[in-house]
Amino acid sequence: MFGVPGGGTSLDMIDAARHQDIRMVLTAREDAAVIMAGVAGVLGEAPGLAFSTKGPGLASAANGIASAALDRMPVLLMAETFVPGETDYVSHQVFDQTALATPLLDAAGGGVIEASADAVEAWLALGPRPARIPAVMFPTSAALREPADTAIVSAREHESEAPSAASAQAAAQLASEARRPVVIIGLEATRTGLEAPIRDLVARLNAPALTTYMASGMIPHDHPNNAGTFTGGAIEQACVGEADLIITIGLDPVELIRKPWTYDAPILDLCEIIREPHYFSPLLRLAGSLPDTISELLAGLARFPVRSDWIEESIGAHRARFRDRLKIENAEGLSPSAVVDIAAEAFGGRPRLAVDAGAHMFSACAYWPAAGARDVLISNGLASMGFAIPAAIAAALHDPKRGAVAMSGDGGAMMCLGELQTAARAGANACFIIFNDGRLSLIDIKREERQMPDLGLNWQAPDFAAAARGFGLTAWTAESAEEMRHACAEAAAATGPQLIDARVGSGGYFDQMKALRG
Ligand SMILES: Cc1ncc(C[n+]2csc(CCOP(=O)(O)OP(=O)(O)O)c2C)c(N)n1
Repeated sequence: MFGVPGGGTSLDMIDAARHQDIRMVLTAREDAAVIMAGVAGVLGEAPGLAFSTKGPGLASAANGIASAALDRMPVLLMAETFVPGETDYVSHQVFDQTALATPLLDAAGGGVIEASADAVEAWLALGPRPARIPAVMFPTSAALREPADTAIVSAREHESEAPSAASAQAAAQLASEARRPVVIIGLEATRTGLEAPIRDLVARLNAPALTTYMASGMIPHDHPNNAGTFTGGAIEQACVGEADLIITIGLDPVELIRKPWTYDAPILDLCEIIREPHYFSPLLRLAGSLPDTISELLAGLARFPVRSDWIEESIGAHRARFRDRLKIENAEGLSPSAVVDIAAEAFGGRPRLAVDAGAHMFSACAYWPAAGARDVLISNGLASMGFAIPAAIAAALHDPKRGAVAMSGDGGAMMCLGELQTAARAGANACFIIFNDGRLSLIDIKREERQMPDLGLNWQAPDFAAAARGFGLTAWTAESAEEMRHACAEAAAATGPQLIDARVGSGGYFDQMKALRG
């Protein structure tokens, strides 16, 4: 349970948590608390719990609530409220809390639920997987004492059960007849029980498989079927453009960049929830439990000869091309892609990776050797800065042995710097790598693209190592590949919270973004 309390019901909840052996992590900010609870929920495959005070606490949680909705994280935020009648005379800290929270939750079909045990039970039972839908609740002392009537948000998502045998048969036939099937895997598919069947499916189809950022690891980094990342941009067009059938598995359109769909090939869409609006209309859609759909499809494929004529070398060539084109050789200093390579080698695939929004994300997602579901944690539905550091803390607390690495720009790190103190206090086994270029690079390169003059989106690179030491972390500064190697070797050999202030050059980001997105 993560949060910043007020003086009302949150104190009762913290006290109650003590008696239930629920660990309470006090955070610096409420938005970070909701992100941490969401990541704990994603990794535990059960809802995470966050708390805040009313008024400023809830307002400060807003970005976390939006992230929970758009990044599809299961979380319940319990925020304080006013007792009935209080607002007849109080205006201090007062605004319509339900009106603030409701539209933020709307994107996931979530909402504000009554503060009652029944309502929580009903919420837990929502959706195809328990409580994937984020919610906010405003418990009062009275509600904590006596449960109110049940009132529950209705799931607006269209869900269905297992696909019919006939449609699974039709899908298997379609997939088996394709000469150039290409598989795209998205966030709905990212859970542990689905890794093996999805890998079986792509191997059986002998198809290149691309993953979205959030699905990184579903096909391991060096797996023979891995063909790189799919974002809806330019770099993957060489591979997906060859398809005569595109098979999407759990692809949630919330993850794709704002560019129209460019492919004419027919689409077989396997999903759990039909999201609107979408980028494409599939030729055939199987909407229902993905484990059931995949196993039906595998069984169906056993009855048809698979016609795919992809060969391992051509899939490998797409994978190599993807990584070559994103390499940054002209960084004018320590290269961001080299930082990821060096960290990946030093940490040897042990920790999970949490990535922030910004130009550094391109290298982080391309070169981190993800090997399983949720090995990479990223806000790609909301695409919010200030995500990676809290996400890494939650991942490290979830699984201290694996621990976590966060990769963040300096802008994103400054948005949640106080959480370094949270990491120190909680003893999180996390290494925070800051791509410190003194610049809001992703926005500044878009400014360059628009040929606008310098708009002042840069600053003197802060000394993050000094700040981190001030919070009680071990820290290094790296200005060269050599220093980065040294810092990563020491960090990988140690446990507990650490920070590496990597003084990267941002000179290569523009070309990298053009290669990736066009
Ligand atoms: C909370 C939030 N504010 C603003 C943005 C818009 N935005 C996206 S990337 C970016 C720049 C990030 O800069 P930095 O963290 O230094 O990373 P870099 O791009 O330099 O790698 C901004 C301002 C955002 N995604 N989230």
